[in-house]
Amino acid sequence: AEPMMSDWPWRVWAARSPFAVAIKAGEISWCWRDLRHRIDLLAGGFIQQGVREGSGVVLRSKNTPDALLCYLALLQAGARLLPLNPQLPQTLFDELLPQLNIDFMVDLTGVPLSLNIPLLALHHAFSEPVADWQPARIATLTLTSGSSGLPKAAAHSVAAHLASAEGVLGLIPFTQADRWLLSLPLFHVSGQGIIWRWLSAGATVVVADGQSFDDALAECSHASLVPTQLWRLLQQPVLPASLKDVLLGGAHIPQELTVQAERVGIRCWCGYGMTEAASTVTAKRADGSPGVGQALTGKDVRLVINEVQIRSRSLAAGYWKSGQLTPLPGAEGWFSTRDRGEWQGEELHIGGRLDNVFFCGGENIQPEAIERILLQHPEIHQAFIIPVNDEEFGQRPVAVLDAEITLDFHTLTEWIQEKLARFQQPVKYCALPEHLTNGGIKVSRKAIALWINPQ
Ligand code: 4YB
Repeated sequence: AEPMMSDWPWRVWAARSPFAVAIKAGEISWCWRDLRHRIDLLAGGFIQQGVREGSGVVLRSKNTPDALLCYLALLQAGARLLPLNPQLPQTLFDELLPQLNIDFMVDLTGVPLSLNIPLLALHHAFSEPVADWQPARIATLTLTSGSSGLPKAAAHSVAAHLASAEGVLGLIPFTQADRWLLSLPLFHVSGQGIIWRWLSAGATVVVADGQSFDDALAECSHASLVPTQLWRLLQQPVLPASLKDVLLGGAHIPQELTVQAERVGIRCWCGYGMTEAASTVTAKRADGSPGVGQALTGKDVRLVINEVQIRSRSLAAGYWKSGQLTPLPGAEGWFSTRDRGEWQGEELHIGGRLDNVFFCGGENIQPEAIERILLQHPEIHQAFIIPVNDEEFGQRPVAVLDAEITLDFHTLTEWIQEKLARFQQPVKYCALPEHLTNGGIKVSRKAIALWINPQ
């Protein structure tokens, strides 16, 4: 790991190990010198088209080699970059983008939105390809959807991203000879986390390009996965032999999952993180018991009443709104996560989002507590407990499941009886509809609730 970068990391590595492979993508293999050259040309082109230090630029793309090049070149041009999920609906942008001071857009989807924002082309130019290395400048905006209202744009500096990488690399071995798959989207912190660990370690990043996810994975030593991705991987008849380390996170990590993966030789790292902290905050090597380990190097974690609070150099400088930074919730540098936490010995356990709690006949229901039980069922892959209004009880729990089709809900009702208190037992089970599962890396609880309780 590189604690003190003195220049854009790709320039540092181009000087230090010019011929080491920086990016692998299908047939493509670029060494650090190639990468630096390509970034210079592209950044020069962006600057020629008007991008200046602090320009707001949207990057709308799925993960491709070009998207990664644009991400790096826009940073080098000094832009304030907003990587955007191409699947978000236009109506959301119409509301959101006016508050985010966007000057330009790079759209690599082939079907650009009709917005009044000038599009940037991927032109090469030789003129002045670089803005000053100022690690404290706001470099990225990453959208995070809260439980209500419009998504917020967490604003991170390069210094914050590097601090995040330093924390993870203090725990997970990742050297220049290793390859981390860009296995999660660039528009989410989990994808950007991969980029900054790669740039810190001077290792190789692998981007799936014209090949399947599984084929790309077969070339890698490391990957970041949400639990559902690892479940799917473990169902493959042949597992990628090169894969050594998997960083998990984003949602509750079922123990059975890491037990199975470790059994076939995949080291699992259980992480807990969030957008505001530029990905992972606590982590541990999977050890067969629940919990998300201890704070990584450079992170402080405390509980206030039941709430997890975090202090770190990797925290966002604030939420960007109309040219200003709104401070993160909390005080004196402590970010209030709204996650329920508990210490068990030295180890942090996450109980769920405080804002998800609802009341059923005077009893307090934390949906995630019920979901964790449901996830213990071998035929259930994802579970969501949603409150529905009830005249007698106020609200009652309904379960929405991503499960094997063989699972019948009558048997399930019996199975759950001795595992949950009466008031916690779902009054109804539904199958998670397909259309709610595509989009970001997580199924939106808000979207499921809207589907269950149409307005
Ligand atoms: C959890 C949770 C957990 C988050 N148990 N609830 O690089 C990584 O850290 C990474 C690797 C693999 C997969 C994902 C990641 C992430 O970055 C995840 C970061 C993330 O999910 N950010 S988020 O803003 O979209 O959501 C944050 C929330 O997710 C937290 O506030 C928690 O509520 C929940 N969460 N990890 C239980 N291990």
